Amino acid sequence: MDTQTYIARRKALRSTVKGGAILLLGQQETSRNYLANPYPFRQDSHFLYYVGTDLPDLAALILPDGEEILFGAPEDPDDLVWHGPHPVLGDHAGAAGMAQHRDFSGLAEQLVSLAASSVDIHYLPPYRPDRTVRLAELLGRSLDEVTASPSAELVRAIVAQRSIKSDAEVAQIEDALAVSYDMYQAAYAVVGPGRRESEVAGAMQGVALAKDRAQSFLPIVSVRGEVLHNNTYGNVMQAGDLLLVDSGTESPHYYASDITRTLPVSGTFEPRQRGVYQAVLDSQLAAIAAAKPGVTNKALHLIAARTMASGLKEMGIMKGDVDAAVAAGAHALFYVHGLGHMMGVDVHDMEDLGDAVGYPEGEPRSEQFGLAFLRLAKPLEAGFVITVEPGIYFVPALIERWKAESTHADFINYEEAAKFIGFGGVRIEDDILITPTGARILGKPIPKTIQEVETALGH
Ligand SMILES: [Mn+2]
Repeated sequence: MDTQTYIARRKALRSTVKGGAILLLGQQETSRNYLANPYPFRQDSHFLYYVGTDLPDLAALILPDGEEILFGAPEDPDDLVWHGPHPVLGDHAGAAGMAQHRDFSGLAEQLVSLAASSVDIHYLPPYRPDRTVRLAELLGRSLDEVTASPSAELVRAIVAQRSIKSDAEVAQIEDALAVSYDMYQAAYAVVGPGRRESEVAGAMQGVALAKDRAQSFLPIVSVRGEVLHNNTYGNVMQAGDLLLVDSGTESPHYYASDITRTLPVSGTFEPRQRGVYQAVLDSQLAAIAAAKPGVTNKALHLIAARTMASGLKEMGIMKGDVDAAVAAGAHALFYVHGLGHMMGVDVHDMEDLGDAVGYPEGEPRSEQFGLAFLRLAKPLEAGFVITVEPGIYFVPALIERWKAESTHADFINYEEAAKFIGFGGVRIEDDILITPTGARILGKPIPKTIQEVETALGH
């Protein structure tokens, strides 16, 4: 990503958004427990995409005539004492290809004067309270007004632009995936009965940290894979457990990787684990095989669901007509979430912009349990990078509730399903690029088939 890249990206954005000024707000530091102890800093992804500067307290303003200004804090002579020699605001503006830079304190005044001349200020929906507060201060509006009127036009323009990845962006994602590959290699050495989940999490995080990479999200490393949002690592792995590991890291330009593997703690899968694992793998491969421009990701999700339902039927857990079961949503007892999401500078790319990212205009999300959680439903285009991550989970509370209410009793053999309570969950996730004719799995292949996983674990 060189200066020309950022100039070209902003120019394209400026030409798509007709009229008005575009305000891109960087991130502020956030304190953890007292002012001088911040959380690790992560720049706003849109700001990274259009400006590239990874520093707090910046804003970029693009005026209707294309004039661009980078706003930031003025240098304090003491900065050299606490931070050592470092590039100053003018250097950052230069690196981003922006002709002008000004003291942040002048931004509010400029915005108010633009508004006074009836120039619309396009800004994005604030996803953090401090961003809402800062926008309110800058625009001289109330918090409610700021929340109510982000620019739908700016959102649409950015979604269209950021959804299509250039070769350089794909290279960044594959760079992050190379680190993911090494992280999984490190995990295999630590997975085993008597070891803690935290040892696996630590070994993986250590690989990323040693390469000076942040993780792209808090990883899931758990023998309770059926607990979908689980960021605790306190369990001791037991023989017969399945360890679900969903993790990712960032490239030098902050592009994400996002990979899930499910590993047998003993090193080999037990017979019924093989059955469930193979059903998930088959559904992931079927979805990837069908991925190409023009096919909707919702269609891929349903291909994965039907493949999974067939596998569950073979195991005696589901019954009846597979297509009818999936149309009714019965498979969602086991496959509770969606197939995947866009990936880029954000691991869930542009999720702060809402369903404009994943759904065509005018198409609302399904209200059916399972399908309602599908983040990406729209037709795929060449250049999209998406995750494909089906899973089968045995969630005790859900099985018991549906059983008690006889939900989809035509399609689910509850007696058999109950035997899988305690089994956990299996998810397999890769990141793929939609090509003009199909799809390509990105990165060096990370062991995935039953044979490959067992071999990686030393069996
Ligand atoms: Mn994912």
